[in-house]
Amino acid sequence: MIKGFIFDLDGVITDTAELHFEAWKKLSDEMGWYFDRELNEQLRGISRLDSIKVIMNHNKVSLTDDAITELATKKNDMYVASLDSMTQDDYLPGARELLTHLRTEGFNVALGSASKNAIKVLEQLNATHFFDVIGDGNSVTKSKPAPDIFLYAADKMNLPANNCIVFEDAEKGIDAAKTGGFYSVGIGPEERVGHADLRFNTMKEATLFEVKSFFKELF
Ligand code: B16
Ligand code: MG
Repeated sequence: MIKGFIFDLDGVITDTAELHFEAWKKLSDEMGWYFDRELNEQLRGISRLDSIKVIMNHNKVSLTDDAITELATKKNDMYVASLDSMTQDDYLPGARELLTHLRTEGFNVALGSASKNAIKVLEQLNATHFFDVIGDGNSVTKSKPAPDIFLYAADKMNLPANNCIVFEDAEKGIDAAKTGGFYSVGIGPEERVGHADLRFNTMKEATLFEVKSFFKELF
C-alpha cells in the first residue's frame, strides 16, 4: 500500500535549473571554460561537486581538490544570492496543488533532494510545512543514482520503500528510486524519465487522481 510520497526539489517542486545555469555560466566565463545549456542539462539532479567535475572534464581541465572545492563554493555563493529573488509564486504549476491534496488526504510527505540549499529554497517558497521529513544534500554522502537519499527519507517516515512513490525529474533520480525499490513517477520527456513506472510531461498533469488511477491496486 502507498502511504508516503517523496519529492525531488529542483525540477519537481520548483525550477532552479535556470539559477544554477546562470551561476555555473558566470564561474565558467571567469575561468575561460566552455559552458552551455546542453552541458547544464547533464547537471540535472547531480551534486555540486559532481557538477563541477562534469564541466571540468568537458573542458579537459584538472585541478587540486582544494581548488575544486573553492570554485564550487564560489558558484554556490552566486547561486544562493540569486535564491533571494525566489517567492511563493515560483512553484512549478501543479506542485503546490498536489502537495496540498496529499496533506488533506493524510499521506506522509518527504523531500529527497541532492541540494544542500533545499531548506533555503523551501523557505523562499513557503513550502516547509508540506513536509514531514526533509532529506537533502546534507543528509547522506552518496548522491543519486545511489538510492541513499530516498532510503533516508523513507526510513525517517518509518515506511518501507515499497510503500512510497518517488517524484523525480532526473534520469539518475529515477535510477536511484528504482535501485531503492520505490515506485516512481518521472516528470519530463520520455528520453529522460521514460524508465519511471509512470511519467508526466509536467507537474500540472501529475494530479493525485491520475496517480491513484495508475497505481490503483496500491491505494
Ligand atoms: P546544491 P534536486 C539538485 O537538486 C539539482 O538538480 C542539481 O542541478 C544540483 O547540482 C544539486 O541539486 C546540488 O545543489 O549546489 O544547491 O547543493 O533536483 O536533487 O532537488
Ligand atoms: Mg531534480
